[in-house]
Amino acid sequence: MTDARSIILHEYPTSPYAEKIRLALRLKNLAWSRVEIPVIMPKPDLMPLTGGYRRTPVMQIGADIFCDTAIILRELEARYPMPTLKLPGHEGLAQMVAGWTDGRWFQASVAVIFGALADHVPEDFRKDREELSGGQAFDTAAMKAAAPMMRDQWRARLMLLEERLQGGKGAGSGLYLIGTKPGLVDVHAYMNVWFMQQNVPDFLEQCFETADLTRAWFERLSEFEGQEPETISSTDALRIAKHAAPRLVAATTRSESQGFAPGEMVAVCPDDYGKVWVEGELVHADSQRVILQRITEEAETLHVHFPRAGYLVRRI
Ligand SMILES: N[C@@H](CCC(=O)N[C@@H](CS)C(=O)NCC(=O)O)C(=O)O
Repeated sequence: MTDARSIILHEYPTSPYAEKIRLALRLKNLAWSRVEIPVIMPKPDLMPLTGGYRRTPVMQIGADIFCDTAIILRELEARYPMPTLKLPGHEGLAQMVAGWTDGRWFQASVAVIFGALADHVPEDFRKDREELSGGQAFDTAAMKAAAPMMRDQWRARLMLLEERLQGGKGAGSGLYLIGTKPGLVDVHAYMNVWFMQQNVPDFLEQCFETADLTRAWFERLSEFEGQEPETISSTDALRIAKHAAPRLVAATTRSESQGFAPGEMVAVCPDDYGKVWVEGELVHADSQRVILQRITEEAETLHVHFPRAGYLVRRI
C-alpha cells in the first residue's frame, strides 16, 4: 500500500530521465509506486507539489518532493544505501558523467530520434517542447536533414563507453563502466542507449555491431527486474502529501556565497530549459542541495528539494 513512506515517481513510460530512476530502483530492488503524468503541459496535479517545476521525473516521499534526477539519485542513496550505487570510484564522477549524458549526448539523441520520427510528431508536443526550451524552434524537418551527421555524433559518444569497457576488461573486468558491479555512472550512461533502443532500434543495432562490450553491458543492465510498481492516481499522491509532514531537517545554510539564511524567501530555477522559478522559504542549502518550504492549499506543507548544480537560486 502506498503511504507516506513510499517512493512515488511522477513519470511517463517514454521518458528517458524517468528510465534512469526506474533503472536505479530496479538495481536497488526497491518497492515504489508511480503516478503517470502527462507528457506535455498542463500537469495540474503535479504543479501544487513542485510549485511550478514541470520536468520529468519528480519523486515524492510523503511531503518531500524531489525535482531532477540528480537530487532523486542522491536521496535514494541517502535513504536506501544498500545495495549502494555510489560504489568506490563513482562518487562525484557520476554527476560529472551526467553532465555529458544529459547534455551533448542527450541533444544528439533528440536530434536522431525526432529526426527519424519527424513526420509523426504531434503539433501539440512540438509546441510544448518549444515552450519548454524558451521559444527555440522544435524543428523536426531540420533534425531530419541533420540526422546523418547527428547519428555520427551519437555513435562517437556510444563508442566512448566501449573504450571504457575495453579498458576495464584489460584490468580484469569490463562488466560495468567501473568494476564488477553496476553503479551511478552506469545509470547515467544507460539513459541515451535505452532512449535509442526504444525509438530507433535499427540504428542502435548498427552501432552495436562494433561495440560488443557495450551491447553486453546494456543487456546486462536491462536484465535487472526489480519490483513491479503500483500505479496510483495523482489525487492519491496529493492526498498522501497532505497527510504527511516533511522529514525533519536541520534549517542550515553554511558558507553560502550569497549569504542566504534559513527562513528567507528565495526562488529556484533550472539554468537550462523549463525555466520556471519556484518560490518558497529557504530551509536548507548546501553545495549540492537546496530545500524550499512551500505551503499549498492542495498539499499543505511541503519541502521541495533541488540539486544545486544546474539550478539558480535568488532572493525574492
Ligand atoms: N535535468 C533534468 C532533466 C529532465 C528532463 O528534461 N526531462 C524531460 C523528459 S525525459 C522533460 O522534462 N520533458 C518535458 C516534460 O516532461 O514536460 C533531470 O535530470 O531530471
